Amino acid sequence: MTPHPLDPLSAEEIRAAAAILRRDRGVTERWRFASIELREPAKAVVRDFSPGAKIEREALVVCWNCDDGQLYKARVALGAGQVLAWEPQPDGQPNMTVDEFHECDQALRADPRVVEALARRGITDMERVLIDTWAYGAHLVPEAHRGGRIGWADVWYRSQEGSSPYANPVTGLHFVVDLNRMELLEVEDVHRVDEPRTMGEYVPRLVFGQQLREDVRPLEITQPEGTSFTLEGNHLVWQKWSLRVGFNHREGMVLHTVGYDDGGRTRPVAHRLSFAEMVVPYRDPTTDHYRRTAFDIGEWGLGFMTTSLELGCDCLGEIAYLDAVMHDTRGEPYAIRNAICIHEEDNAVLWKHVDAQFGAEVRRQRRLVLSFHVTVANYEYLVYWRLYQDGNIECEVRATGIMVTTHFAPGQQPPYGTLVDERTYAPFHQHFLVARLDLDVDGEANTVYATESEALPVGPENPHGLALVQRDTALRTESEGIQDYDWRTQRAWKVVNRGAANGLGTPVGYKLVPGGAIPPMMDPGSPVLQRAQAIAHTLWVTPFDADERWPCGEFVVQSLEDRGLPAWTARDRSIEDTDVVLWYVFGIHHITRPEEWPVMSVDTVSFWLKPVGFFDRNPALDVPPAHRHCHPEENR
Ligand SMILES: [Cu+2]
Repeated sequence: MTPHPLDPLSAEEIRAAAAILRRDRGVTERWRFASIELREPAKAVVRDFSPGAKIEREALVVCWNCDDGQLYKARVALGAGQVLAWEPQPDGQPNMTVDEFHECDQALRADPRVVEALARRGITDMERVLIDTWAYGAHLVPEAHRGGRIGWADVWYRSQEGSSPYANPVTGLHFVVDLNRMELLEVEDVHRVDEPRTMGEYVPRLVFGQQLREDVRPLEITQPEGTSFTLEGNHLVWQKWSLRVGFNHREGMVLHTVGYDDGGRTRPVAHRLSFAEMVVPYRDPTTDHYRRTAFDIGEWGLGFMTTSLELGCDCLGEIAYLDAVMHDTRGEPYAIRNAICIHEEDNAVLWKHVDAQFGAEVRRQRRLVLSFHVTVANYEYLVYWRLYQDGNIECEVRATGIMVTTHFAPGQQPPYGTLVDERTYAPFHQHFLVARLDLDVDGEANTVYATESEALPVGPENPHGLALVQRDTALRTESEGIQDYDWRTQRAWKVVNRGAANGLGTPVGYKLVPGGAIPPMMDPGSPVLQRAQAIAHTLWVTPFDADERWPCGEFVVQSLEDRGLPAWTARDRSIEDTDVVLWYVFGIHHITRPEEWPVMSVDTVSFWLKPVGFFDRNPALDVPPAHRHCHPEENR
C-alpha cells in the first residue's frame, strides 16, 4: 500500500535511510544514529494528496561519529536513494539514546572502580545494582571533560530479587562517564549516610503486611455493536471528527489534520498537535540533585521512551491499537507493540435540562481518547488527547511512577523536599511541558487574541458595580505573542480566522483555555533558565516555519542556552492573519507528599481547546439519547 505523506517511517524506510548514509557518507560501525524520522511534507502536499498517488518520502537523520564526536544532520530521499543534505553541527550534542543508557550501565558495572566503590557501601551483588545515566547541562560538565559527550550516573539497588531499585538510592555516589568511549572518568563518592529502615516497595508480595482489598468487584466495559470509530491505517474517523495519527522518536504521538465535519464539509481545526519539550528541574541544590534537569523530550524522546499498552490494564473496553516503529543506534528498526491506544469513553452527562412539565432531556457525553505512555527511568508520563462531541479538545498529562529520593543523616533534613520515609526525602521539582499547537481554524490565516475580562468601576452606567466586559487584544507580533497566565483577568487566548464568519456574522475561533499553568520561579541568572527560556512564559506564538520544532533548541544535551523560542521570536515577525503556531507551557509544580511514596498515584494536569464562535450553536444538539428514559415521549 502506498503510504500517506504523513505516515511515520516504516521499518524498511528506516533501514533504507541508514543504509544510504552508510553507503554514501561513510557512516561506519563507529557511528551512532541518534534519530531517523519522517521529514513531514509541506502542508500543500498533504492537502493536495490523493490516495494512491506516488509521493517522494524523505527521512531526517541525526547521526554522529563516536571517534571524533562530530554530529551531522542529514536529509535522505528514500525513493531515489539519495542524500539531499549533509550538514555538520559543530557545537551540538545529539539526543541521549537507549543503547547508550544500557551500554553505560554494562560498562560501569564491569568497571573495577565501580565494583570497589559499591563494595565500600556493602553492595557486592552487582546483579541488583541499577545505574541510571543522566545528561548534563554544559555549565556543569567538569572542566577537564568539556567538549566530550559526558553523562553522570545515579546508583540504585534492589534489596531483593524483583524489588524496586528506586526504593534504595545509593546516596552520595555518582559516576561521570565519557559516553562516546564508554569510559568511567570520575567516581564521586562525596558523602555517605547510614541506611535508614525504609519501605519503598509497591509490588504486593514485597509490601510488608499488605493485604489487597477484597471488596472490588469487576467493572466491564462492553460495546456489543462495536466502536463508533473507524481506523484505516493511521486515518481515524469518529462521529464528526477526523484526523491522522503520527508518531516520532521525540514527540511520541502526533495528531495531524484534525477536522470537524459540519454539514458535510470537513472544517480544519488543527494541522498538527504534539508535545515539543519537557523540562524537569529538581529544585534541590545538594550534591545528589544539583545536576538533575531532565529535558525528557529533547534528551530522551517520548517516542523512544514509549512502552507497550496492555488491554484491561492501561486501556479498558473496545480498543484499537497502533504500533510504533523506532530504531536503535545502528539504524536497525524495532516495533513498539500497542504504542497508541484509541478508544471511546463514557464521560457522564453532556447536556441536560429538566422541564417542570415535560421531564428531563439528557445526553450522555462520549469522548474519543488517543493515548500513549512513556517510562523515563523512575517516572512515567501518560498522555491523553480527547475529542468531544461538542467540538472540544482536551489534552491531559498524568505523571506517575516513583519519585527520586535521598537519605539524610539523623536530624539533618535538607529544606528542599518532603520527608516521605525514615530519613528519606523526595526533592521538590517541576515538570514543564511545552505543547506545540499548530492550529488551522478554518484555514491557515489565523490571528491570536488575548481575551480577558474586565470589571468596570461603579459609575452612572454601572451603579451596582456589576458590569463585566470582555476585552480582546490582537497579538500582532511575536513579542506581543509572549504571554503569561493572569488569574485576575481570567486571560485565555483565542485563535481567530478573521476571514471566516459564522452564521451570526462573527469571526470563527478556537480558544486555548489554560490549565496547569505554572511559573518558573527561577532567578534570571539561573543556568537552567538560560537553557530553557521557553518555560519562562505561558504562551509563545510564532508564524509557522517547518524548521522551528524544538522550543528549547534542537540539541538540548549539554546545551548552554535556549536556541529555540527566544531565538526565533527575537526577529519579532508578524503573527497576524498568518499560519500561527502556539506554544503552550504548562505542567506540575511538584511539592512532594508522603502519599506519593513508594509509588505515586497519577498527578493530572490538562488544558482545553474549545470552539468559540466556530459553530453557530451547540454542535452536539444532534447527539442521540442513550436510552428511552433520557428522552420523554412528548419530546420525540
Ligand atoms: Cu514530579
